[in-house]
Amino acid sequence: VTMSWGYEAENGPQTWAKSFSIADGARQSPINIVPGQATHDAGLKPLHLKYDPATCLEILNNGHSIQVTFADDTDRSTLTDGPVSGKFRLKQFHFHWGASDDKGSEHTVAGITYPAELHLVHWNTKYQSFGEAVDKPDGLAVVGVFLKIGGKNPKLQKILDAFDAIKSKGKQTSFANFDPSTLLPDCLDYWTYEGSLTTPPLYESVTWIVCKDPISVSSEQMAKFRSLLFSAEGEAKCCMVDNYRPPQPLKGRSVRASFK
Ligand code: B30
Ligand code: ZN
Repeated sequence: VTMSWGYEAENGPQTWAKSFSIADGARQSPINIVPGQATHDAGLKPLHLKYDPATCLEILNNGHSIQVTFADDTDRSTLTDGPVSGKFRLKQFHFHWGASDDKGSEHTVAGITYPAELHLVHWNTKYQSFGEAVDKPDGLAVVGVFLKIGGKNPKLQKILDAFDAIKSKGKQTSFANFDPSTLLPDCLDYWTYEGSLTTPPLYESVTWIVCKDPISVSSEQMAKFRSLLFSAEGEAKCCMVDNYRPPQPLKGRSVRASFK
């Protein structure tokens, strides 16, 4: 059998360029955001996220993260404004996290790593489908939200409680009526830059919108993320941890801030 990509030494981020040459491309993600080097852009609009909980469908262990999937056949859950023009539909959200609280986010801020990062993935409705948008330069808009250790976050609990049913790769279960806007920080100030998917196929199709303010998660809640498995049922158990790509070269790109 051929080896697929992952986060182990044998198939991890340092090996992806062998199969996905764009790994060394001009607009790869994530990046280290240096706040002092971001330019405030007064023309950046506030982000509008309008989510309908009825579009939430299921939660899935895809073998590299846990993902909550949304019905995207109509404009019921959308992202507009912010740095983008047009309308983007929510397809899924997922998380990246570490084996311990001192690592796990993909983006870093002034070199500081958070224990986890939430990604809300939206596609540009100028295209016919997510599949058509995924490799276009203006195809996707992903909102990144950092998780920092603090008080227990009750908004995460419904997700965490579903983990028992999706411990191994390939497992999924229904996940109805969840409102992802409950996961957002109160303030939607953001940094934005042109980047890529952070996992293979690493397409350079993402307008990144990274929220300045983190949401909180308790150490006990982070432990629950780490109880998930990369492995499928019947395989040697392999804990789903450190499923993040480290920061990539900026290569002359500009990072803009919506705030002063
Ligand atoms: S991220 O937000 O940059 N981490 C994809 C979407 C967002 C990001 C990374 C990847 C994506 O859509 N990848 C292709 C689709 N995947 C299925 C999936 O949604 O989860 C196919 C696959 O890899 O085999 Cu994983
Ligand atoms: Zn992601």
